[in-house]
Amino acid sequence: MRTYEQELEQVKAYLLQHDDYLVVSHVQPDGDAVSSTLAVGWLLSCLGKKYTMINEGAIPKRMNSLWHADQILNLSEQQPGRTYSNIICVDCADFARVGYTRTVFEDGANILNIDHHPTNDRYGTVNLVLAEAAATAEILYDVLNVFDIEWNADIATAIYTGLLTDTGGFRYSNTSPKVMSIASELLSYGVNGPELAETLLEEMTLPQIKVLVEALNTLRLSEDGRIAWVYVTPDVMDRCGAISEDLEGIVNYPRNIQGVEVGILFKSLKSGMVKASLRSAGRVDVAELAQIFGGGGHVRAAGCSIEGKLDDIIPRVVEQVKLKL
Ligand SMILES: [Mn+2]
Repeated sequence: MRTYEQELEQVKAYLLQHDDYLVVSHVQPDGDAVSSTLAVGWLLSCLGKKYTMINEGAIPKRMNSLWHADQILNLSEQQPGRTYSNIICVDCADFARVGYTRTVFEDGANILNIDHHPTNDRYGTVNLVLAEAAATAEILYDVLNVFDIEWNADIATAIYTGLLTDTGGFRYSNTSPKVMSIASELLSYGVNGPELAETLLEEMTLPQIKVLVEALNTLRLSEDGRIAWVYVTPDVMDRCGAISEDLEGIVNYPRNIQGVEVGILFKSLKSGMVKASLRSAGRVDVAELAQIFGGGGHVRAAGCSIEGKLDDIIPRVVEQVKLKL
């Protein structure tokens, strides 16, 4: 197996060798997915390469002010009208996470897989996977430095966004000395830390508050008080005028209850699927749990989608959590 440094060199060679790239991240992109997409785009523009950035859906509005965020094509609204043979996937633990963007991949396309999920199955032609990294943006910081690029506030803000959001505001256990030292360097390039924290972590829309209230009203705990969960239905989403990104962070409420080891948010979708977001206080590896249901993620934060009715799926998932406790 190659070392991380050797993988970085391979990535450099890959990026220099090809042109006309497609940069994609996962469905329902979070801060790390968006900032990693933009960081790759920024690097490719520095290298004078042609590239297109696409996501299956819209990027969260709170990230609109990031460099070129408006240039990430929303595949559900706009088709590129062509296919691509050089793909760069960022923050995607497995190939399925790219969603429908795979419909614009050419058969047998080259794939560069840059990610930090421990469940990443190395689906790329070239892989740069570092599970110890707090965010894919942290890995991209290393990639950018392999190229000797000139840092500025735009690219620094993109990388900082990924670090900030994937560490929950530099609070989670993945907030390593390396994360803090990178963040410190990025601030010196002109990143506005407090403003980003305000827009990305603090600020809430009214629909977001309404759906939070509804979700908290569904709170249930296991008999021993170590598992807590809430759920949201399509009716509730409609009533609150909420969209998917408004659910971000809700899963932390059940998990934050004293004595709770695993918190879960169940979201039933109109499609008949139920999405479960799992958060662990540290004792249970929720990535392992999510994998039982075909999902994945990190030790303390993971997710999966299961087909079926909410009433059936909740006890099934809770039962699996109990087995792990
Ligand atoms: Mn990430």
